[in-house]
Amino acid sequence: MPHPTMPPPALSSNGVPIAFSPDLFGPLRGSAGLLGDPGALRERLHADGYVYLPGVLDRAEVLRLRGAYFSLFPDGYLADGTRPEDGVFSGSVPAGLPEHGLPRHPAHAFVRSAVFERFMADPLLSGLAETLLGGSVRMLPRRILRHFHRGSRRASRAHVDLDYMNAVSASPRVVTLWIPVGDCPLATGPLIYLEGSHRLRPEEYTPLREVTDRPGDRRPISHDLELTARHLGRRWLWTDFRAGDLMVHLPRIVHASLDNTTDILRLSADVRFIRAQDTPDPRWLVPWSADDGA
Ligand SMILES: O=C(O)CCC(=O)C(=O)O
Repeated sequence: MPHPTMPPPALSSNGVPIAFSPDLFGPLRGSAGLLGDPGALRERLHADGYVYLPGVLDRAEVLRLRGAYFSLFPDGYLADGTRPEDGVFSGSVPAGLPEHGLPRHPAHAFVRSAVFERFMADPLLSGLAETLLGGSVRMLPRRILRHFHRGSRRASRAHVDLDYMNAVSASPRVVTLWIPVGDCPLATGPLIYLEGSHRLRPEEYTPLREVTDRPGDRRPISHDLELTARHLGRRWLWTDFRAGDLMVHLPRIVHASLDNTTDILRLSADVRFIRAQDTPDPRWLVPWSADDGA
């Protein structure tokens, strides 16, 4: 299991600071040792709400995917003298680059590309979902590529996936696989998980929705991660992710991400599986676009 490195002095999410203190942060538990024991892995997923699987993907393949994506950017976005695979931000966004994930932005084409499709077709991903969901599975075509650079003050607010997949007929039997596409230590804004929060009743975090930077959207729980942790009396679990690591989580666990304060571009993909015979939320049956409203 990778050893968490020294934390950076200042953390924030969506520009709101959060102290790096032992009452607010704790380590994710690694579960790669359970891969040969499907029952134990399923038990761990339901006990913790997530399984963290360091080093289970081919690191070179993950870095190739990173390189393929960043090679689609116009000159000036990546730092001079660096390779696309390094994904190092120059500090400026070329004029005319559309907002992340909109049509004509590289992420929009990339999630529709053969290279992305091939990566997602890795039987390791579907096999793991089968193990965890206990039967044959279906990958939902809405797969999100998330990319944050320093200074954007943009990160994922505290939320649960079910609030984004809550069509009346949709099955809640879902697992999400979150894949860091490149090394993603704490200062680059990784995903963090609120300890044991998959067991909370929604009424317990509903009051937090009143403190929001998105008054028109009831789905995020909060953009203030310190307030969230203190209100719910739980720590945010974290690690320094490396390319090749894989997270799986349940749709009821509260999670969020931190701001990227480095020049290393934060890139990740998330993909969801349901049981093959279950009914999906129809909004997840088409490729992702940042303006799809889902
Ligand atoms: O990568 C992120 O910042 C958010 C990902 C997420 O919320 C998910 O995979 O469910």
